[in-house]
Amino acid sequence: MGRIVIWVVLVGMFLCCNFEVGLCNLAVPPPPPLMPLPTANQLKLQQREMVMVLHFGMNTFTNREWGIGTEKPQLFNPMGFDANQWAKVVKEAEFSLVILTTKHHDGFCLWPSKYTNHSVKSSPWKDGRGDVVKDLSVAARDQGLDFGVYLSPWDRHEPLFANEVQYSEFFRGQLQELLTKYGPISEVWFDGAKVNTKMAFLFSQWCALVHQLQISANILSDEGPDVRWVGNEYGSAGSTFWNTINGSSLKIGDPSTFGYLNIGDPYGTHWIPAQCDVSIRGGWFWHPEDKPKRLRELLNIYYNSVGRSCVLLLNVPPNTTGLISPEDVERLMEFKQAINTIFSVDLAASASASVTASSVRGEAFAPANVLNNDLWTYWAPEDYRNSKTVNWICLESKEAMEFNVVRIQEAIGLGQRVMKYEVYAFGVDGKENILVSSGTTIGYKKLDRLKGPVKASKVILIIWESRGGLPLISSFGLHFDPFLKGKQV
Ligand code: FUL
Repeated sequence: MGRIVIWVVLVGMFLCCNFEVGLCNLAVPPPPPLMPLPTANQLKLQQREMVMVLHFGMNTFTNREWGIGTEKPQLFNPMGFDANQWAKVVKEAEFSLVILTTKHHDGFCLWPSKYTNHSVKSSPWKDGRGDVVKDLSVAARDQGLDFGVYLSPWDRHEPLFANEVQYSEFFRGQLQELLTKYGPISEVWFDGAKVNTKMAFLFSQWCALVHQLQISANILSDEGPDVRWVGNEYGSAGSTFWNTINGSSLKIGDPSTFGYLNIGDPYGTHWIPAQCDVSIRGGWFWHPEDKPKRLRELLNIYYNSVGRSCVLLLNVPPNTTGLISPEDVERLMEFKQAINTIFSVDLAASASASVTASSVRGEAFAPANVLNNDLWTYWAPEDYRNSKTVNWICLESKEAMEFNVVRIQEAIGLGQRVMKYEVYAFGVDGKENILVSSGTTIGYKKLDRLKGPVKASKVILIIWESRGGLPLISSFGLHFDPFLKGKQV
């Protein structure tokens, strides 16, 4: 009898232990977030990857980039205006958000504002009864697109502009019209450009109004608060790029911050991702002699913006007829097809590569999570032990994978962490391993172009340094870009 009791106790203890171990495994909690973190609106914008802006207005008809404010409204007459054509082009190019320049520096409003006569209502277009903002907002929604507005604080027409308080109130009135008459607004862009004026604006009031009236809107400007301008107008983020930055050091229109905006700050107090604005043509507005950029240039811009954890803000200027020109449409379609060709196939995932790692935090954080496209499933190593701990993750397939682009993504919903990494390929030309790419930051998405294609069946990402010592990798993929030059490595 005594023996039976002992056996029952022993078996019970064994089961309990296993049960407990099982529970322990299941109960490994997710790693703690590393502040600051993105908001839901910021994450949504980041995942769009590309946003289109349309520069259209008085400058389209005067063949200028910056109007001076004295232009006659009679000049504005886009006889073949068709907002549906614009929205269809945006949709076919696979952008999900379109922004319109509702008022540029010349002060001419594309909607019939009650606060000025310098608008479409004084133009011959539709006998003064037209409203470009309304037409595009409706057309965009018909295509399932989100809509945003660019509104220039610098207004060279408005006489109140000299008066800081009165102009800020005037501007707030115009902003309120845009925020209340045209349905949901996903982004508001306050351009920081202004010349020969030291006038400050009541900027925080405007931002409060946007957030009160449009809960899903991100505000883009040189000082955020939700999205920052990237510090240049050629669509390129720093090769080191932090979504984190000290928001309180930023000031709209202050050139001393442009370098800082471009790179950010690993110890920044605010999460303010960047949008990289650039035009598909030489100018922001349409000019008869201007041509769209070549596909190679656009792809280079894509790698330097989306591929550096930012959002590409691509401008396409409608012409004097009021349409997006056929050559721009053609280039946009080529651009879309090229991106799909390069990124719709992840060679590691399609080879069903096995994924191993230096350590694993628990079942929910398995290395294989890097093969799916979900930002919220990721590989997490064991908790930080000491500064000598090196984290790595390795893709290995039966067949060699031929690639010339490496894609790495962090689980940025829990913060941006990686500060230094290297990628090695094994077995290339009989060599044990070769360094194929290296870098500092990763963020939402890092795309590294290789010197030439590489054929390897084993590729390893080594993370040498990360904030908090605990990198969280959401995706690790290999791609082939047929548009890249370069010989086999
Ligand atoms: C700049 C403006 O001065 C340009 O005209 C253009 O609108 C560009 C996007 O922003 O600051």
